[in-house]
Amino acid sequence: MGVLNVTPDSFSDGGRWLDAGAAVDHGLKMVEEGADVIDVGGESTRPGADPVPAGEELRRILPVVEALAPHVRVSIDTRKAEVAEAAIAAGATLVNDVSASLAAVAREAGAGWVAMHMQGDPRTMQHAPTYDDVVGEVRAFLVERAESAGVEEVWIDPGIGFGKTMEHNLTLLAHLDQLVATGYPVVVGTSRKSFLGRLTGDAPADDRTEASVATAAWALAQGAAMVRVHDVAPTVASARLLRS
Ligand code: HH2
Repeated sequence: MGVLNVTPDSFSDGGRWLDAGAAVDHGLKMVEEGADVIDVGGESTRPGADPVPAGEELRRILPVVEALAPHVRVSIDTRKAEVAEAAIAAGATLVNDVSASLAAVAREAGAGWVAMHMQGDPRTMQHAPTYDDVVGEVRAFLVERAESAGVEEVWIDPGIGFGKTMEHNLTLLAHLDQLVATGYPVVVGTSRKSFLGRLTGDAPADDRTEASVATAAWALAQGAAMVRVHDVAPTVASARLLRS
């Protein structure tokens, strides 16, 4: 799954694809590089991000979804039912839902649904994330959402970096097999995230490619079914190597 943020403020690619034409070109480039899904988002959910009004989110994503949908599976990365519905009408077939609250939209439209775990909301989630048993709690939350969703195609995602300390992220990655064992296909998004910067000598977001590819390969080797990444070409190369 290639990341395509049509936002001014995403932590890594913010501002790069605000122009719809540039966004579509980048999406098609990721398809050429081997992405099976392009994840279009119009609202940053980085720690501390302010919410974006639905009208603005729609203005950003709709032309991009429409242009890409004939070429590749498009997912819509949103927390708003209205945006998910409009994106599906424009050709998206997967709802990438970091709030894990849009099952009804996916169900009614016959779309797939990615349910992601997040503790709190983006504005405050990194203030003091707390768990007794991060793997058990994330797993129980996701299974409950998945079972009650009534959606045929459900994916689950531990939400790396969403209300999680570095230790929580690493614990979840170390125990991905427990999510895989639920039987739901698992999505993992580590790409360029800040914990990787901290683990690699405070590398800025653009210099986290190797760490991102390494963690994507780790996730795939543990049984993840999809990885959400900015750097598609090296991730696809490593995924192909793993399969050979
Ligand atoms: N991470 C981000 C956004 N959406 N969706 C899923 N399913 N899993 C993730 O880990 C995930 C996600 C955050 O990354 P990004 O889109 O690069 O940044 P921003 O939220 O600043 O736009």
